Amino acid sequence: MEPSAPQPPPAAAAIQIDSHLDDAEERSLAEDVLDGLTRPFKELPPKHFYDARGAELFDQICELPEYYPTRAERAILERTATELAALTNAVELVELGSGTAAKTRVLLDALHGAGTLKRYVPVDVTESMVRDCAETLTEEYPGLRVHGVIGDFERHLDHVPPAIGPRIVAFLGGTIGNFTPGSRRRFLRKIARLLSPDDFLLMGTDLVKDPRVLEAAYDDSQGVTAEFNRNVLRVLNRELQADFDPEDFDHVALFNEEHEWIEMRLRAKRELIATVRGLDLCVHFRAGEELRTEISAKFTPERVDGDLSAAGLELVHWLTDPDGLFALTLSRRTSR
Ligand code: AVJ
Repeated sequence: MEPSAPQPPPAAAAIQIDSHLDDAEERSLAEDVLDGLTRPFKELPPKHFYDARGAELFDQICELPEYYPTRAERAILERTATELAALTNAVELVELGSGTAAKTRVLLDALHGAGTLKRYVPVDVTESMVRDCAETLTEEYPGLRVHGVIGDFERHLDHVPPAIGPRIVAFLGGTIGNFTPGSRRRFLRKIARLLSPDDFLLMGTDLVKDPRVLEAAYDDSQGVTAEFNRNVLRVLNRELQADFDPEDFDHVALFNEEHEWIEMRLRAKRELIATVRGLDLCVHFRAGEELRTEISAKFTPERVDGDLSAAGLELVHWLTDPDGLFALTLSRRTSR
Protein backbone atom coordinates (compact mmCIF):
# COMPACT_ATOMS: atom_id res chain seq x y z
CA MET A 1 0.00 0.00 0.00
CA GLU A 2 1.13 3.52 -0.81
CA PRO A 3 1.63 5.71 2.21
CA SER A 4 -1.04 8.36 2.09
CA ALA A 5 -2.03 11.51 3.91
CA PRO A 6 -3.79 10.79 7.19
CA GLN A 7 -7.48 10.24 6.54
CA PRO A 8 -10.12 11.78 8.77
CA PRO A 9 -12.06 9.18 10.73
CA PRO A 10 -14.89 7.87 8.52
CA ALA A 11 -17.59 9.64 10.51
CA ALA A 12 -15.99 13.08 10.14
CA ALA A 13 -17.00 13.54 6.50
CA ALA A 14 -20.59 12.89 7.46
CA ILE A 15 -20.57 15.75 9.95
CA GLN A 16 -20.83 19.47 9.32
CA ILE A 17 -21.27 21.91 12.15
CA ASP A 18 -21.85 25.64 11.80
CA SER A 19 -21.66 27.92 14.79
CA HIS A 20 -23.60 31.16 14.89
CA LEU A 21 -22.80 32.02 18.45
CA ASP A 22 -21.01 35.29 19.00
CA ASP A 23 -20.95 38.20 21.40
CA ALA A 24 -24.64 38.64 20.71
CA GLU A 25 -25.31 35.85 23.24
CA GLU A 26 -23.62 37.78 26.03
CA ARG A 27 -25.40 40.94 24.94
CA SER A 28 -28.72 39.18 24.97
CA LEU A 29 -28.18 38.04 28.58
CA ALA A 30 -27.09 41.55 29.61
CA GLU A 31 -30.06 43.15 27.85
CA ASP A 32 -32.55 40.67 29.25
CA VAL A 33 -31.24 41.19 32.77
CA LEU A 34 -31.13 44.97 32.55
CA ASP A 35 -34.59 45.03 31.05
CA GLY A 36 -36.11 42.32 33.24
CA LEU A 37 -34.74 43.34 36.64
CA THR A 38 -35.67 47.01 36.32
CA ARG A 39 -39.34 46.36 35.51
CA PRO A 40 -42.08 46.96 38.06
CA PHE A 41 -42.73 43.19 37.97
CA LYS A 42 -39.33 41.57 37.72
CA GLU A 43 -38.91 38.93 35.07
CA LEU A 44 -36.19 36.94 33.27
CA PRO A 45 -36.59 34.81 30.13
CA PRO A 46 -36.18 31.07 30.79
CA LYS A 47 -33.54 30.53 28.13
CA HIS A 48 -30.81 31.65 30.53
CA PHE A 49 -31.39 28.61 32.78
CA TYR A 50 -29.40 26.41 30.46
CA ASP A 51 -25.72 26.71 31.22
CA ALA A 52 -23.89 23.38 31.73
CA ARG A 53 -25.25 22.99 35.27
CA GLY A 54 -28.74 24.04 34.19
CA ALA A 55 -28.77 21.53 31.34
CA GLU A 56 -27.68 18.83 33.78
CA LEU A 57 -30.41 19.79 36.27
CA PHE A 58 -32.97 19.75 33.46
CA ASP A 59 -31.87 16.20 32.55
CA GLN A 60 -32.43 15.24 36.20
CA ILE A 61 -35.88 16.88 36.10
CA CYS A 62 -36.81 14.62 33.19
CA GLU A 63 -36.19 11.57 35.41
CA LEU A 64 -38.27 12.82 38.36
CA PRO A 65 -41.41 10.85 39.26
CA GLU A 66 -43.46 14.09 39.25
CA TYR A 67 -42.22 15.36 35.88
CA TYR A 68 -44.39 13.35 33.49
CA PRO A 69 -43.98 15.30 30.16
CA THR A 70 -40.74 13.62 29.05
CA ARG A 71 -42.06 10.11 29.66
CA ALA A 72 -45.45 10.85 28.14
CA GLU A 73 -43.92 12.34 25.00
CA ARG A 74 -41.51 9.44 24.63
CA ALA A 75 -44.40 6.98 24.98
CA ILE A 76 -46.29 8.76 22.18
CA LEU A 77 -43.23 8.74 19.96
CA GLU A 78 -42.60 5.06 20.58
CA ARG A 79 -46.16 4.19 19.67
CA THR A 80 -46.40 6.38 16.57
CA ALA A 81 -42.90 6.78 15.08
CA THR A 82 -43.37 4.12 12.40
CA GLU A 83 -46.66 5.68 11.35
CA LEU A 84 -45.06 9.15 11.30
CA ALA A 85 -42.23 7.88 9.10
CA ALA A 86 -44.69 6.31 6.64
CA LEU A 87 -46.87 9.41 6.59
CA THR A 88 -44.10 11.92 6.03
CA ASN A 89 -41.55 10.02 3.91
CA ALA A 90 -39.06 12.37 5.51
CA VAL A 91 -35.44 12.18 4.40
CA GLU A 92 -34.37 14.59 7.08
CA LEU A 93 -35.16 15.58 10.61
CA VAL A 94 -34.54 19.14 11.77
CA GLU A 95 -34.74 19.43 15.55
CA LEU A 96 -35.07 22.77 17.33
CA GLY A 97 -33.50 22.62 20.80
CA SER A 98 -32.11 19.13 20.26
CA GLY A 99 -30.26 18.88 23.62
CA THR A 100 -29.04 15.33 24.19
CA ALA A 101 -31.34 14.11 21.38
CA ALA A 102 -32.56 11.30 23.65
CA LYS A 103 -36.12 11.14 22.31
CA THR A 104 -34.95 11.88 18.79
CA ARG A 105 -33.53 8.40 18.43
CA VAL A 106 -37.03 6.96 18.39
CA LEU A 107 -37.80 9.05 15.30
CA LEU A 108 -34.44 8.47 13.67
CA ASP A 109 -34.91 4.71 14.17
CA ALA A 110 -38.27 4.83 12.43
CA LEU A 111 -37.01 6.94 9.50
CA HIS A 112 -33.95 4.72 9.21
CA GLY A 113 -36.19 1.65 9.29
CA ALA A 114 -38.38 3.11 6.56
CA GLY A 115 -35.21 3.54 4.50
CA THR A 116 -35.73 7.27 3.88
CA LEU A 117 -33.38 8.85 6.45
CA LYS A 118 -30.47 10.84 5.03
CA ARG A 119 -29.78 13.76 7.32
CA TYR A 120 -30.28 15.03 10.87
CA VAL A 121 -30.08 18.78 11.54
CA PRO A 122 -29.87 19.51 15.28
CA VAL A 123 -30.20 23.16 16.28
CA ASP A 124 -29.03 23.96 19.79
CA VAL A 125 -27.08 26.60 21.70
CA THR A 126 -24.94 24.06 23.51
CA GLU A 127 -22.03 23.29 21.22
CA SER A 128 -20.76 20.26 23.14
CA MET A 129 -24.16 18.59 22.95
CA VAL A 130 -24.45 19.14 19.19
CA ARG A 131 -20.93 17.78 18.61
CA ASP A 132 -21.35 14.76 20.87
CA CYS A 133 -24.64 13.74 19.40
CA ALA A 134 -23.35 14.25 15.82
CA GLU A 135 -20.55 11.79 16.54
CA THR A 136 -22.67 9.20 18.27
CA LEU A 137 -25.47 9.33 15.73
CA THR A 138 -23.26 9.07 12.63
CA GLU A 139 -21.74 5.96 14.20
CA GLU A 140 -25.10 4.52 15.14
CA TYR A 141 -26.76 5.15 11.77
CA PRO A 142 -24.45 4.24 8.91
CA GLY A 143 -24.88 6.67 6.02
CA LEU A 144 -26.49 9.37 8.15
CA ARG A 145 -25.22 12.91 7.67
CA VAL A 146 -25.47 15.38 10.52
CA HIS A 147 -25.51 19.10 9.85
CA GLY A 148 -25.44 20.75 13.26
CA VAL A 149 -26.44 24.37 13.73
CA ILE A 150 -25.10 25.87 16.93
CA GLY A 151 -27.29 28.82 17.72
CA ASP A 152 -30.42 30.13 19.35
CA PHE A 153 -33.51 28.80 17.59
CA GLU A 154 -35.23 32.12 18.23
CA ARG A 155 -32.60 34.04 16.28
CA HIS A 156 -30.89 31.60 13.94
CA LEU A 157 -33.66 29.74 12.12
CA ASP A 158 -32.44 31.33 8.88
CA HIS A 159 -29.27 29.29 9.19
CA VAL A 160 -31.04 25.96 8.95
CA PRO A 161 -29.64 24.53 5.70
CA PRO A 162 -31.96 24.18 2.66
CA ALA A 163 -33.99 20.98 2.61
CA ILE A 164 -32.67 17.98 0.69
CA GLY A 165 -36.12 16.42 0.45
CA PRO A 166 -39.25 16.10 2.57
CA ARG A 167 -38.42 17.04 6.13
CA ILE A 168 -39.83 16.87 9.61
CA VAL A 169 -39.11 19.91 11.76
CA ALA A 170 -39.39 18.71 15.36
CA PHE A 171 -39.96 21.04 18.29
CA LEU A 172 -40.40 18.66 21.20
CA GLY A 173 -40.69 18.69 24.97
CA GLY A 174 -43.36 21.35 25.22
CA THR A 175 -40.81 24.16 24.88
CA ILE A 176 -43.29 26.10 22.72
CA GLY A 177 -45.03 26.68 26.08
CA ASN A 178 -42.19 28.97 27.18
CA PHE A 179 -43.38 31.64 24.75
CA THR A 180 -46.09 34.10 25.68
CA PRO A 181 -49.14 33.69 23.41
CA GLY A 182 -48.27 36.47 20.97
CA SER A 183 -44.63 35.55 20.49
CA ARG A 184 -45.65 31.90 20.30
CA ARG A 185 -47.67 32.57 17.16
CA ARG A 186 -44.90 34.75 15.74
CA PHE A 187 -42.41 31.94 16.30
CA LEU A 188 -44.72 29.34 14.76
CA ARG A 189 -45.06 31.59 11.73
CA LYS A 190 -41.25 31.65 11.41
CA ILE A 191 -41.20 27.85 11.59
CA ALA A 192 -43.95 27.69 8.96
CA ARG A 193 -41.67 29.64 6.63
CA LEU A 194 -39.10 26.82 6.92
CA LEU A 195 -41.62 24.37 5.53
CA SER A 196 -42.20 23.46 1.92
CA PRO A 197 -45.51 21.85 0.94
CA ASP A 198 -44.03 18.37 1.52
CA ASP A 199 -42.70 19.19 4.98
CA PHE A 200 -44.16 18.71 8.44
CA LEU A 201 -43.90 20.26 11.88
CA LEU A 202 -43.90 17.79 14.76
CA MET A 203 -44.54 19.68 17.97
CA GLY A 204 -44.90 18.61 21.59
CA THR A 205 -47.34 20.41 23.87
CA ASP A 206 -48.15 19.73 27.50
CA LEU A 207 -51.90 19.60 28.15
CA VAL A 208 -54.13 21.32 30.71
CA LYS A 209 -54.89 19.03 33.63
CA ASP A 210 -55.42 18.94 37.40
CA PRO A 211 -53.45 21.89 38.84
CA ARG A 212 -52.07 19.66 41.60
CA VAL A 213 -50.45 17.38 39.02
CA LEU A 214 -49.06 20.38 37.16
CA GLU A 215 -47.72 22.11 40.24
CA ALA A 216 -46.07 18.92 41.52
CA ALA A 217 -44.29 18.59 38.17
CA TYR A 218 -42.72 22.01 38.74
CA ASP A 219 -42.15 21.70 42.48
CA ASP A 220 -40.78 18.22 43.01
CA SER A 221 -40.22 16.69 46.42
CA GLN A 222 -36.45 16.33 45.89
CA GLY A 223 -36.05 20.04 45.18
CA VAL A 224 -34.36 19.54 41.80
CA THR A 225 -36.65 22.05 40.07
CA ALA A 226 -36.00 24.54 42.88
CA GLU A 227 -32.25 24.20 42.23
CA PHE A 228 -32.84 24.54 38.49
CA ASN A 229 -34.81 27.74 39.13
CA ARG A 230 -32.15 29.21 41.47
CA ASN A 231 -29.44 28.28 38.97
CA VAL A 232 -30.38 31.29 36.87
CA LEU A 233 -29.01 33.47 39.71
CA ARG A 234 -25.72 31.58 39.54
CA VAL A 235 -25.62 32.32 35.80
CA LEU A 236 -26.04 36.04 36.58
CA ASN A 237 -23.35 35.87 39.27
CA ARG A 238 -20.87 34.28 36.89
CA GLU A 239 -21.66 36.02 33.61
CA LEU A 240 -22.52 39.50 34.88
CA GLN A 241 -20.56 39.60 38.16
CA ALA A 242 -23.71 39.74 40.25
CA ASP A 243 -23.75 38.90 43.96
CA PHE A 244 -27.02 37.02 44.44
CA ASP A 245 -27.17 34.46 47.21
CA PRO A 246 -29.51 31.88 45.66
CA GLU A 247 -30.49 30.80 49.17
CA ASP A 248 -32.11 34.20 49.72
CA PHE A 249 -34.88 33.07 47.36
CA ASP A 250 -37.69 30.55 47.65
CA HIS A 251 -38.77 28.52 44.65
CA VAL A 252 -42.41 29.11 43.69
CA ALA A 253 -44.40 27.19 41.04
CA LEU A 254 -48.05 28.09 40.47
CA PHE A 255 -50.62 27.17 37.86
CA ASN A 256 -52.23 30.36 36.61
CA GLU A 257 -55.76 29.19 35.79
CA GLU A 258 -56.67 32.27 33.81
CA HIS A 259 -53.79 31.95 31.37
CA GLU A 260 -53.45 28.17 31.70
CA TRP A 261 -49.74 28.32 32.27
CA ILE A 262 -47.32 27.35 35.01
CA GLU A 263 -45.29 30.23 36.38
CA MET A 264 -42.02 29.70 38.13
CA ARG A 265 -40.82 32.49 40.33
CA LEU A 266 -38.06 33.22 42.83
CA ARG A 267 -39.37 34.93 45.96
CA ALA A 268 -37.03 37.02 48.11
CA LYS A 269 -37.09 35.70 51.68
CA ARG A 270 -36.13 39.13 53.02
CA GLU A 271 -35.56 42.65 51.79
CA LEU A 272 -32.27 42.75 49.91
CA ILE A 273 -30.18 44.64 47.42
CA ALA A 274 -28.23 42.72 44.80
CA THR A 275 -25.46 44.26 42.77
CA VAL A 276 -24.92 43.35 39.13
CA ARG A 277 -21.44 44.73 38.62
CA GLY A 278 -21.25 43.90 34.92
CA LEU A 279 -24.27 46.14 34.34
CA ASP A 280 -23.43 48.74 36.93
CA LEU A 281 -26.81 48.02 38.44
CA CYS A 282 -28.28 47.67 41.92
CA VAL A 283 -31.52 45.77 42.25
CA HIS A 284 -33.79 46.14 45.23
CA PHE A 285 -36.14 43.34 46.35
CA ARG A 286 -38.82 43.88 48.96
CA ALA A 287 -39.31 40.98 51.38
CA GLY A 288 -41.59 38.57 49.52
CA GLU A 289 -41.03 40.23 46.14
CA GLU A 290 -41.03 37.81 43.24
CA LEU A 291 -39.01 37.48 40.09
CA ARG A 292 -40.79 35.51 37.35
CA THR A 293 -38.35 33.12 35.68
CA GLU A 294 -40.54 30.99 33.42
CA ILE A 295 -43.98 30.49 32.04
CA SER A 296 -44.80 27.04 30.71
CA ALA A 297 -48.12 27.09 28.90
CA LYS A 298 -50.45 24.11 29.07
CA PHE A 299 -52.68 23.50 26.06
CA THR A 300 -56.16 22.41 25.15
CA PRO A 301 -56.66 20.86 21.67
CA GLU A 302 -58.49 24.07 20.68
CA ARG A 303 -55.57 26.26 21.69
CA VAL A 304 -53.05 24.17 19.74
CA ASP A 305 -55.32 24.24 16.71
CA GLY A 306 -55.88 28.00 17.03
CA ASP A 307 -52.16 28.73 17.30
CA LEU A 308 -51.32 26.49 14.36
CA SER A 309 -53.94 28.04 12.08
CA ALA A 310 -52.90 31.54 13.10
CA ALA A 311 -49.40 30.62 11.94
CA GLY A 312 -50.57 29.28 8.57
CA LEU A 313 -50.35 25.64 9.63
CA GLU A 314 -52.97 22.93 9.60
CA LEU A 315 -53.26 19.96 11.87
CA VAL A 316 -52.68 16.61 10.20
CA HIS A 317 -52.49 14.38 13.27
CA TRP A 318 -53.22 14.77 16.96
CA LEU A 319 -51.38 12.16 18.99
CA THR A 320 -51.67 11.70 22.71
CA ASP A 321 -50.68 9.22 25.45
CA PRO A 322 -53.23 6.88 27.10
CA ASP A 323 -53.59 9.24 30.09
CA GLY A 324 -54.05 12.32 27.89
CA LEU A 325 -51.21 14.14 29.62
CA PHE A 326 -49.29 15.38 26.60
CA ALA A 327 -49.86 15.82 22.88
CA LEU A 328 -47.73 15.57 19.78
CA THR A 329 -49.12 17.29 16.72
CA LEU A 330 -48.13 16.78 13.14
CA SER A 331 -49.01 19.76 10.98
CA ARG A 332 -48.14 21.24 7.63
CA ARG A 333 -48.56 24.48 5.77
CA THR A 334 -52.09 25.40 4.97
CA SER A 335 -52.58 24.75 1.28
CA ARG A 336 -54.05 27.59 -0.70
C1 AVJ B 1 -37.89 22.39 28.67
C2 AVJ B 1 -39.30 24.25 28.64
C3 AVJ B 1 -40.22 22.11 28.27
O1 AVJ B 1 -41.44 24.03 30.64
O2 AVJ B 1 -41.59 21.99 31.33
C4 AVJ B 1 -38.94 21.97 33.53
C5 AVJ B 1 -38.57 23.40 31.41
N1 AVJ B 1 -38.99 24.09 33.78
N2 AVJ B 1 -39.19 22.24 34.81
C6 AVJ B 1 -40.94 22.92 30.87
C7 AVJ B 1 -38.82 23.15 32.86
C8 AVJ B 1 -39.19 23.52 34.97
C9 AVJ B 1 -39.47 22.65 30.50
N3 AVJ B 1 -39.23 22.87 29.04
